[in-house]
Amino acid sequence: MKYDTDTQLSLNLWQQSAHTPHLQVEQLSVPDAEIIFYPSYFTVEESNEILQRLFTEVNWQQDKIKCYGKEINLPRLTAWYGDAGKCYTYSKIKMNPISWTPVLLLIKKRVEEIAQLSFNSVLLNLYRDGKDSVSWHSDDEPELGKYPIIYSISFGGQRKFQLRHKFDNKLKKVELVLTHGSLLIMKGKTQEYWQHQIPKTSKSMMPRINLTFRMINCLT
Ligand SMILES: O=C(O)CCC(=O)C(=O)O
Ligand SMILES: [Mn+2]
Repeated sequence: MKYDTDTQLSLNLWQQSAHTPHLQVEQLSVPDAEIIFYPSYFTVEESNEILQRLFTEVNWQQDKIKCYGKEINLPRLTAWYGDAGKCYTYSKIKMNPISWTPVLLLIKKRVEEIAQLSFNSVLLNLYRDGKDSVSWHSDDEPELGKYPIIYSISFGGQRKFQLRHKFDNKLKKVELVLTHGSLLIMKGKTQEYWQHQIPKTSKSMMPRINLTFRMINCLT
C-alpha cells in the first residue's frame, strides 16, 4: 500500500517521456559483438527519483564467495528480482527472485518498450563507492541461452565499463563511461567473445546502482 501514491506520481512523470526517437544512441563498432549505448535513456529528473527509490526500497544483500577456501564479501551489494521460479546461479551463488516492486515494474516497462521483448528477471548491483567493483566475466550462464540479451541500466555515479576480447589479444580493450540514466545493450555473440568489468577506482565516487534485465530459462 505504501507505494500506491508514489507510483502514481512516477507514472505521470514517466508517461511524458515514453517516446524514444529523439534519443542519442551510439552503435559501437566492436568485432564479434553487438553493443548499443543510450547515454540518457532516462531523463535526469527520472534518474534522480529512481536512484533514490531503489536505494531505499531494494532488499540489498551482501553475498559472499569462496576464495582459496576463505569466504569473502563480494565487493558490491546485490539483489535479484523477477517472476516466480526464475532462479539464477552465478559465481556458485544461487539466487531466488523477490517479486517485482512497483518501481522495478515501471523501469521494466520502459526497457521493454525499446527492446520489444519481455524480461522475466533483473539483477541489481549497488556500488557503494569506488572500491566496489565487478571483475572480468561474461554473462554466459546456461540459463541465459546461447545469445544472451542484456539490457543494462545505470543510475548514480559514473563508472568506467571495460570490455576485453576473450581470444584475440591484439584487439584493444573497449571502454565506455556509464552515465546516470544510461542504457547499455549487449546482444548477439557479445558474451561468447567478450568479457566485461567495472574496475575499482581510487577517485571519490557517488554510489551507483546498475540493473541488468535478463531473460532466464530455468534449467531445474
Ligand atoms: O554494473 C555494471 O554495469 C555491470 C554489472 C554486471 O556486469 C553484471 O551484473 O553482470
Ligand atoms: Mn555482467
